[in-house]
Amino acid sequence: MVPARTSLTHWGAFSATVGDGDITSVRPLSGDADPSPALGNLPGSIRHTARITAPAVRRGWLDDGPGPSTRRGADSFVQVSWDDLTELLAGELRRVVDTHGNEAIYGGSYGWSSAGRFHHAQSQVHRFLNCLGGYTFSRHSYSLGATGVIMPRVVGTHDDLFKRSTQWEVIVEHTDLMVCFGGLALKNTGVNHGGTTAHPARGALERFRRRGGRIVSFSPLRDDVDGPCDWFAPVPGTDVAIMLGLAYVLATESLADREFLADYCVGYDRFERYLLGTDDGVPKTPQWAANLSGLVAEDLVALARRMAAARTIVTVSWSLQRTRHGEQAPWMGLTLAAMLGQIGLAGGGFGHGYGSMNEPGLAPIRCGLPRLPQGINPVRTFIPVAAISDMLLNPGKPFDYNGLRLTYPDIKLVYWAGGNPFHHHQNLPRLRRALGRPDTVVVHDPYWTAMAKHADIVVPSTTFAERDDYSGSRNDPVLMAMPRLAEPYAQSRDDYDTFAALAIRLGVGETFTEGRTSSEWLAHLYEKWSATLDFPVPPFEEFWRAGRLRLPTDDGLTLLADFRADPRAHRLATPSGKIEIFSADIDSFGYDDCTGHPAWFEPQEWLGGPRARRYPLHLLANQPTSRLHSQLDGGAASLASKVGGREPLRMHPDDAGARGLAAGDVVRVFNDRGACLAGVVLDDGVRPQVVQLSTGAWFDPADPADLDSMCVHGNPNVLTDDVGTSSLAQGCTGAHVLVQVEKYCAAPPPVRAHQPPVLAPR
Ligand SMILES: Nc1nc2c(c(=O)[nH]1)N[C@H]1C(S)=C(S)[C@@H](COP(=O)(O)OP(=O)(O)OC[C@H]3O[C@@H](n4cnc5c(=O)[nH]c(N)nc54)[C@H](O)[C@@H]3O)O[C@H]1N2
Ligand SMILES: Nc1nc2c(c(=O)[nH]1)N[C@H]1C(S)=C(S)[C@@H](COP(=O)(O)OP(=O)(O)OC[C@H]3O[C@@H](n4cnc5c(=O)[nH]c(N)nc54)[C@H](O)[C@@H]3O)O[C@H]1N2
Ligand SMILES: [Mo]
Repeated sequence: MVPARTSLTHWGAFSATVGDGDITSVRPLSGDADPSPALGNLPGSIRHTARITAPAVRRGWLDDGPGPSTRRGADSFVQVSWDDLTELLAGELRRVVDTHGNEAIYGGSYGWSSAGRFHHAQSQVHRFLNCLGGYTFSRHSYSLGATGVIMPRVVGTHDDLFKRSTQWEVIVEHTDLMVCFGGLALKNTGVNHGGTTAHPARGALERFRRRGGRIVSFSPLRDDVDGPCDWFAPVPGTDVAIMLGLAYVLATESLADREFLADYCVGYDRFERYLLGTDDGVPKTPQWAANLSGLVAEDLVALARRMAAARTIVTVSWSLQRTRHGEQAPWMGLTLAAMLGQIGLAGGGFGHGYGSMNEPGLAPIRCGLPRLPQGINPVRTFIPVAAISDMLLNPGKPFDYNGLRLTYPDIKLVYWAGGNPFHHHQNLPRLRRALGRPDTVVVHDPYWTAMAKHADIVVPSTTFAERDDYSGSRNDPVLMAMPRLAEPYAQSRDDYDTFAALAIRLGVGETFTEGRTSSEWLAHLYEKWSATLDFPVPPFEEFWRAGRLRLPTDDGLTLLADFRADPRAHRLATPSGKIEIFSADIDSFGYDDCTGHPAWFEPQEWLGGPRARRYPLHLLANQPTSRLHSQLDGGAASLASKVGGREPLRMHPDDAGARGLAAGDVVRVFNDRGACLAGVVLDDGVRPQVVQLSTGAWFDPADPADLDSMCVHGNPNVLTDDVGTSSLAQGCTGAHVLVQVEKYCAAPPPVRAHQPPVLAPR
């Protein structure tokens, strides 16, 4: 046993005890008021049975050489030495670059990997591929695909909506009413990109309530708000209609702030014609909204009046934009807040992502962070990140994106480090077909995820706990040292060392490493960063010994307060410098699925449409409480949440009763794209006709050779539609899907998700 040491994950800081090469126990850092339950997945994670112990190559690829294959995901693997792996992989990279050019490498490599900033796998792979001459890259995230395109166009930024959001302390002191579309799910505030050392949201909401603050939650799930609130459970996907109904009341009862709309916004008049139905003959009345959402019109009228009479913040969770037409909810939320005229006033206005991530509500640090330079990518070809399958399946096909007409490249090699497309992507049967197209798929991961099982070349990475690193998050006041807790397991290697060896073999060693070992990089990046600061910080060695460094923060922020105070000096980065309720640019693109102002569009996957006759339950594929995405799905906290080893499917007792289902039953969840098994949990806090199956259960096909195989473990992405939010953003739409649920009467197949594939020594 070595003494407890502190470290950090995306879901919190902790001290760990270590024995026999693994983490044996963890304790949240003292001072963290509301630690994430996902910390419970860390003990046993280093020597977990799902670890990749040695470099491995798919049997078919080794025998037949590179080329398209439908055997990916079904083949066995041959373990090879590190030297052989480096030789094979370097040779294949050379071949692809020489015969097809760098554009033929897809290196988007989306994914969260670990919190450490130097060993951040995505930064490492991008730097490495840039040294080789570049790669086809991806834009935006699965988190914020729609927001990342729409909000810069209509409010001039998307990052600052989170980084410089109205802080919890301001809400506690000044806000009367929080109107929350998508709730305020505290489970999600456990997490922050780059790590987090404190979780203040729960405490802030308690203080807010004690001061008399009230919460109105629009969500199909009662527990999206912890504690008392006014809960409205609408038909999922109808939030924009509800906001329009509220806006209608403001517009017609002289409750809209016309001065604010004139001075700080453009295009309200255009929008109001739509709102009132002047042109289309459909006034977006509370009754109109009630008919779509299943709510009561009088409740919406009363709420709109209440919002206008109080200091109100309108919040929109990120989930609302992870659906078809996802651009509309944040745009309409902003418009509703603009009509209330409180944007930029303390505690009023707009918020995006409270209850989605820890970041909103937290003070930003007053400096940048140490970063590994990624170099320059000479290849200009990119895709919106969630177009991966579309790209692989349709080389040469044109597509729309943000006013551009782009063409998919012809990808020969897919390189992934630090992400899991079998977690994050939609329509997994389609993804499996797409991954059959390239010549070679390379995956670095510590674990045998489904993505690793679909690779040709599998590279065993260390986890954060097996190497030295440090954290860094723009809304966390502490830079945390992340010292190695245990020796690298089996033959696993740091991604950096793998790339360094490949770079040397490919003749770009010096460019990639600059002659530094990873510990030299840690000190170098820290010192380089220190030199940019206007406040003193200790030298690297001293920081490392202390284990943490407190950074100054910008406190007391209200979103867009500067703009409110002086709209000319702080003009927004939109064409008009103002909030664009009508965007002439978007209008000029002529898209029929995203027009010049926020509007209600009927999606395909919703209870009000014809598809619901065949698939009458609306499945919410939301973020899991017990883990981050698919990470450590085989850990104790995640396993404890499962039902008989399968992912829990929450449903209303009436929907279960109608299908003869009881708690604990194994069910088949299906539609025309695929099927998965899950374990039933009954909960009357779930809106009838809605079921909830979180993401993150490792994809586990009953028959790996069948590309349409059912997942026996409960991964909702076998069901979701692989379609972009709209021609504008082409963002991920994985949050919603229509399904049917039935009792699974056969003997349920065993779950083997966390077991390695068949491995043979060479
Ligand atoms: N249906 C549906 N789908 C969704 C969503 C949804 O709401 N609904 N949400 C989407 C969202 S918001 C997101 S952000 C994505 C998340 O999707 P991902 O970010 O791809 O998911 P993770 O499970 O975090 O994948 C990280 C992987 O990195 C590996 N890893 C950890 N450390 C290291 C390391 O040091 N080196 C290497 N090489 N690998 C490492 C982990 O083992 C894991 O396999 O999912 C998206 N998918
Ligand atoms: N514990 C944990 N926390 C996480 C993550 C994790 O994996 N685990 N992932 C992190 C990441 S990468 C991201 S991007 C964020 C994502 O943050 P979000 O996208 O906001 O998170 P979700 O959990 O998908 O959705 C939040 C809630 O929105 C509600 N909702 C869904 N659809 C609708 C709708 O149509 N209308 C209304 N009114 N409500 C709806 C659901 O009930 C759901 O619980 O979460 C982060 N936080
Ligand atoms: Mo995300």
